[in-house]
Amino acid sequence: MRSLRVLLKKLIFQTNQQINKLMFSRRKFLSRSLLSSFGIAVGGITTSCANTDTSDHGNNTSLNDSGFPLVISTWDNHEANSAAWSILEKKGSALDAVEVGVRIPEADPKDSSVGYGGRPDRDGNVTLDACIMDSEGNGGSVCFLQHIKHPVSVARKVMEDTPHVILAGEGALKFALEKGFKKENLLTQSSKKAWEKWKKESNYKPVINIENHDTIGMLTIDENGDIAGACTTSGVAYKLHGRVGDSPILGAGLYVDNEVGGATSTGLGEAVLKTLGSFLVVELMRQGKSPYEACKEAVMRIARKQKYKDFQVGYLAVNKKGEYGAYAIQPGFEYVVSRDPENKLINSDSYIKKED
Ligand code: SD4
Repeated sequence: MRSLRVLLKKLIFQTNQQINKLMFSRRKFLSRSLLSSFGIAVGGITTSCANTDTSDHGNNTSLNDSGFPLVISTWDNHEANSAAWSILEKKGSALDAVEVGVRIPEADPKDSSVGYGGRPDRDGNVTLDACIMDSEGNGGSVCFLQHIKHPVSVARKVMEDTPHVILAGEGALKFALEKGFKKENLLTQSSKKAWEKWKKESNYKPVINIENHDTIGMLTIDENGDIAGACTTSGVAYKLHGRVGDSPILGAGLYVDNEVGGATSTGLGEAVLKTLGSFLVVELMRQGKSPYEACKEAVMRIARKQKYKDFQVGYLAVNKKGEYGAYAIQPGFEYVVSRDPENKLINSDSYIKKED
């Protein structure tokens, strides 16, 4: 009975996907015919779309970009996208893909905002936050975790092997060690040097788009149309010891509802936490907004109440059709989209424009 239901679900998804693809190519055909009847070179448009958030033009990506499988992540995390894509390509699940994907920056010592090599807190400790959500509405999270290179995988274990959603600090570390994760020193020489330099002035000021922002939030849609997401970070550099940001909090740094879509955030976690931004984006999409419109509204909620000029927040979202969009407070937020082995780096639209 159960296997019949699974088979039926798969068939419905595949049919939907076919319809989706047909509509996509029809839309593409129509827009191309329109463009060429106005004498505009289609090749030029395609190239400019590759470098521009199509949502920039007051609309959203739905007119010319939709479908799945899909991988999308914050910042230029193209290697992470490629790793996730290699799972989806083999008909793997969205959940496996998203975990494999975000493990790439977690293990990269050169990435100073995630996992190994992440900037420490003001006392010199690398403390990590991560969460993961599957398409069944399950979620797992670890926060304030030290010494473990892959917090996202510990978060997945919390989701799958415990009745809980969040484990923190010492308890999360104990759990990880029990599950066979290795205890490691995550403070690289270059992070230590940067921290020692920072200590001389101990000036805590988030630097927009540079020092504090490379957190990876990734959303994946597999070939069945199922959505998963993950978010992982070492948090804001030189934070107070014990500080937890938005990234490991379901609804703040990440939210997935397989009926609607998924959203993730990057930037100053405190601003996102106060507005439960990713949950908000998904709920706005449920009410009919496009991913771009929903991200924009979530940014506006921050801009209306907080002193937004001093910090960055960027949201990224996908809906059930595989349409995506993003919006940020400051210019400079970019994200990478993969719908085939090719990764496309896109500049997000922002509330504050470059010339402001
Ligand atoms: C945090 N949101 O801990 C994270 C930081 C971040 O790119 O996104 N960095 O507040």
